[in-house]
Amino acid sequence: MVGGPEGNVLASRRPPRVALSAVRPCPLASRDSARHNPHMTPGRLCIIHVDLDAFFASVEQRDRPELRGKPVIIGGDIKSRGVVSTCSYEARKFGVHSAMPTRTAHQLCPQGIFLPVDGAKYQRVSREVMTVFRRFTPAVEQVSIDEAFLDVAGSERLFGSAPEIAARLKREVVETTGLTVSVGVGTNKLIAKVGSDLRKPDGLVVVQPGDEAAFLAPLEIRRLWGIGPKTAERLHGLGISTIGELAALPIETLARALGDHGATLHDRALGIDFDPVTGGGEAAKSVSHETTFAVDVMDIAEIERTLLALTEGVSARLRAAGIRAGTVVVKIRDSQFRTVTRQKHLSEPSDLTDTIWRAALELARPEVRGKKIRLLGVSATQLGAPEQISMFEVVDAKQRAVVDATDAVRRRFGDAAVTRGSLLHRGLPAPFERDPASAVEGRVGVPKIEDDVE
Ligand code: TTP
Ligand code: MG
Ligand code: MG
Repeated sequence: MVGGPEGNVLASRRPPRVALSAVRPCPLASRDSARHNPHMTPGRLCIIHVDLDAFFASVEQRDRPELRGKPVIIGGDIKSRGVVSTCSYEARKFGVHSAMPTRTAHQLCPQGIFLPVDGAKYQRVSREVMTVFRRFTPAVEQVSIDEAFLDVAGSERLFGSAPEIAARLKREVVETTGLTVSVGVGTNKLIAKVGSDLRKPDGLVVVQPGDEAAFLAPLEIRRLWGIGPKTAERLHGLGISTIGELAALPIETLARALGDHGATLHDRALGIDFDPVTGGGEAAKSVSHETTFAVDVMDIAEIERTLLALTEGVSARLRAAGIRAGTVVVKIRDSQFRTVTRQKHLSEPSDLTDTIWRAALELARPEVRGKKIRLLGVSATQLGAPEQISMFEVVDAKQRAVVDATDAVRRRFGDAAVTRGSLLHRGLPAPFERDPASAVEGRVGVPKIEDDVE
């Protein structure tokens, strides 16, 4: 049983051996969890989440020793209306943070060293770091420029237990790139992600199988995936401030307050998460999202909005991976189960929602007219190697700033947090991948969760 907030958290800066001494053998997978998702290995301590510390700023401090120990702020120009991409931990003491207007950052920290974003350099470093991760397992799912989930279930005979792998990985990232990472180790992605964020910078947090709910219990509700400011406000209104209090609330009360999202949050508050680590060594050849309607749809406007939601998911993943697509493919299945796919080459590779959506609409329109549609899918293929395409040019700076800000919200609060105006209050299916049968949010009629938009 866990006594206090830190009771079962094995957090250590250096040396991580402290954490390793307390590792217990993995229990067998629970049958109940296996029924939910046969592809994962529930109950095993094999999921690792890694996130670089103050990534862009740390790269600059690494490359320019005179910046070390100083408040370094990476972002747009102070004079224009730029925003802060990130800042060093020294600058965070002044209250500076990502997405803050650079001008505000300058007021808070006039002695800060302001530097522009060097996107191409950070992409290069990101690839080096991901290559280090792949030394330990082919199952690496990169989720943004500086973070990834690893499933090390198959690597233990070669490299030791998951916490041992985590400690070794931290060392090898420093040796290879000169940068520190924070790592969470747990039985699932939710726990690993919360863990990696808890002891930044240079943290290592191991949550033992069976300790998930107790690990989360003392933490602030905002640390949980899917709880943004508005959901937090509503929960505070119910007298809930910790994840443990949230888990103790009857599901019916939560569902009344938050709808279907309430039930999902209840599971998460208990540390339940069945999302498998995707990605298997080879570079992805395509990124796709698809959805099956609960009731076949003829309404063109609804079809278009759904294509937009799917495209948002696809393009956000492209941007997170720093790649662009040369070809857009739509998949359409009608009520008779006839499936067609149509594809279009883009004049220039893109990772932008608007460009990909326009192509998807053009492809889909002639195919959906007068039909009852059961399934829609959007894929991006012919993915361009990042070094062939610079990350920040091509699109005008304003459009890129909007895209980056949207991605930042998504990174922090999850996909559902960012919804275009035309999607709000429509009960549209959220885009999903993997297993349509189990993705409750993927069915029409389930309200989208837009209450986390700030
Ligand atoms: P994060 O991992 O969110 O932040 P970080 O690595 O700078 O700091 P932390 O130690 O808290 O992890 O994001 C990774 C990089 O992505 C970050 O260095 C810069 C970029 N980024 C933006 O450009 N804008 C944003 O709003 C955020 C959050 C990140
Ligand atoms: Mg980071
Ligand atoms: Mg990150």
